[in-house]
Amino acid sequence: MQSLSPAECTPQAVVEALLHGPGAIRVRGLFSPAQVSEARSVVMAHSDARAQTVTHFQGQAAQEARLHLQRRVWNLLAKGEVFSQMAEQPVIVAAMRAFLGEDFVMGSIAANRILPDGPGQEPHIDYPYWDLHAPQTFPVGINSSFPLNAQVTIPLDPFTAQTGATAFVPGTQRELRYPGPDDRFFERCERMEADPGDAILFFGATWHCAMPNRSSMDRSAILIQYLPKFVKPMEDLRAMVGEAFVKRASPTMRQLLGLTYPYPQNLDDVTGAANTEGRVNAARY
Ligand SMILES: O=C(O)CCC(=O)C(=O)O
Repeated sequence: MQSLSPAECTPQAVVEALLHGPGAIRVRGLFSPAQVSEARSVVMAHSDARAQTVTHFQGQAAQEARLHLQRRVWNLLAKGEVFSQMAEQPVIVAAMRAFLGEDFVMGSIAANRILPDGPGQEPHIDYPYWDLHAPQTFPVGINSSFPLNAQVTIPLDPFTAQTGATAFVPGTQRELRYPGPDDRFFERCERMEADPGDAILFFGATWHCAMPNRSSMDRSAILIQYLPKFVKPMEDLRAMVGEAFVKRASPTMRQLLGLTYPYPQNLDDVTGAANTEGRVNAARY
């Protein structure tokens, strides 16, 4: 996987890697040791206290009663300022503007912790493509010539083959389909090896999955999902963060929460309404 310093990580380099290249790129040292340590202590505290929250692509672990060896922490924006800093990191925001359009939003920010001996996931692709194993539920002709998703993984522990660094098959984002048993995923995959505080940016249409943790240490990461303005977000972030958070949110955070894109709305209920869209004289409500 290509690895860049923050200064080298231009929006063009990210677009090229995610759309036309392997589908993933690593940015080294984007977050400080203090930010990693703060994020990690929040994640550990919340996941020690609560072993079972909603998770994904862990059907086999559920069958084997091993779900408690992987833990998700949701609603991170409400759990510490450091998670807003991660979501709004300028190198990431600039890349997302180029990749998903200037009005892009955030669909989810959560942690994935895999405990020692914890399970990996089923190879998959990410929201909103994550149920593309039922292709009849998607528009005819859907393809990945333009993206409906971008993911950022921020490791809080070393991501190595031993600890369960995310596996991915380079170039598969161009196929846009859900991987199946005949795709030999585990024979073909590479790993997203990285250090705490790095950021791995990838197009979630690239086949990937968390891998089993075969080490004696925890393996946690922050997973951020970004979407174009018109895709319905996966987490109801606006409702989850609450009024006080929204009141003090920066302009970038307001955009990430979807507050600057006014749809859907009750168009029958806008008082004093006039022309709201079009090139000429449009005033949105
Ligand atoms: O934690 C990881 O390595 C990847 C998680 C992932 O792909 C997911 O939950 O969709």
